[in-house]
Parts: sequence; C-alpha cells; structure tokens
Amino acid sequence: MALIDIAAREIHAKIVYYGPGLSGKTTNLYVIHRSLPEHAKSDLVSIDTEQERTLFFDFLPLDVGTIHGYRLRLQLYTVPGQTLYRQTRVAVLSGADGVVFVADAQRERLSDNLQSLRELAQNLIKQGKRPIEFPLVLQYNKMDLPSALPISVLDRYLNPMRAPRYPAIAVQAVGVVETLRATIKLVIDRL
Ligand SMILES: Nc1nc2c(ncn2[C@@H]2O[C@H](COP(=O)(O)OP(=O)(O)OP(=O)(O)O)[C@@H](O)[C@H]2O)c(=O)[nH]1
Ligand SMILES: [Mg+2]
Repeated sequence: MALIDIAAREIHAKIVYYGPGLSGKTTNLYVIHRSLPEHAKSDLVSIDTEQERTLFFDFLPLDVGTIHGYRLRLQLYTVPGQTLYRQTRVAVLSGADGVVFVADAQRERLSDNLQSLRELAQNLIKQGKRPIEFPLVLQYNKMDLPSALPISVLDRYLNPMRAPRYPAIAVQAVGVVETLRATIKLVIDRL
C-alpha cells in the first residue's frame, strides 16, 4: 500500500516483478540499475544462490522525481520464480502497488507462465485485491530466442484482461524501461 508522507512531501510505492523461474525478472532490475545516472544510483540488493537464482528477492530503491509537489520514491522488488518458493512470493508481493508480470515468451514455457499468472491472481485475492482492477503490466521477455511465440499468441493465452504489455529482450535492455514507465504510470493514476 502506497505511503503518503505529507510532512516530508513524499510518496512511497512498491512495484513487484513477478513471473516463473528464469523469465528475466532479476535481469530487468540489473538493467534499470545500470541505466541510472551515477548520482541517482543506490545499491541493488540481491539475495540469490551461487547460480544466481533469486532466493528471497532483489530490491532496488528508485527516486523518480516529483509529481504535484511530492517526491515519488519507488521500491522495486523481484520474487523468486522457482515453484518451491511460493510462500516467499506471497511475502514479497504483500503491500505491492503494482506488478510487472515477466513472462518467458518461449513456447515451452507457456504453461509455466499460465501457472504463475494463476498463482499471482490467487495471491492478490488473498491480500484483498481484485486482480482485474490491480495495476498490472505484462512483459513478454526473451523475444530474441528462436522458440519465442508471436505476440498475438502470447496475447491470446496470457492477456485476456488486456493489460498493457511490452515485448522485451531484457538481456539487451530492450523493452525494460518501457515496461517500468508504463507500470509507474498505472500506479500514479491509481494514487
Ligand atoms: N536470450 C535471453 N536470455 C535472457 C533474457 N532475459 C534474461 N535472460 C537470461 O535468462 C536467465 C535468467 O534470468 P534472471 O533474470 O535471473 O531470471 P529470474 O526471473 O530472476 O529467475 P528466478 O530468480 O529464478 O525467478 C539469465 O541467464 C539471463 O541472462 C532475454 O531477453 N533473452
Ligand atoms: Mg531472479
């Protein structure tokens, strides 16, 4: 839940990158961190395994400027996508103001994407939110790979709710900033 600090004229909001294992959630945060100007850079905190699978979360605080005289401070988190860490995803998702669902566009990952989307909806409901009204942006990542499905097919299976969606190649920094910008816009509209 966004926190509005009237005395300090600041708004704090939380955006969570959700999705199946290895879809590219952590890569999104790396790319955003790398693209920040030196003076605005804060540390990217990653709690991961030796193989760089997210174990608990990644965390990046981000100062995105001023709206209506209030400084907007974002906290970006990623969940661990591996099936086994379901409870951790629940904890990391808690209090989110917006979600980026990072899907892996490869044909063989379609059912993993669907399962993760279903789990996300269930978790939002448990946290008292209505999934259709919740600020959600989809990212179709790994569009560079030969087995990536066409956008129209991904739309049909993953986006019946017609959320904003962006094709991406996160390792090449393609589509990463666009995805974040769209999510920030939804979150601000909601506030
Ligand atoms: N080819 C290709 N590889 C990508 C892309 N984005 C990420 N990867 C690779 O996919 C692997 C997994 O990326 P991560 O960002 O660690 O995935 P994750 O979603 O954080 O995974 P978990 O933490 O296990 O949930 C890494 O080897 C990345 O380099 C992409 O757009 N194209
Ligand atoms: Mg990760």
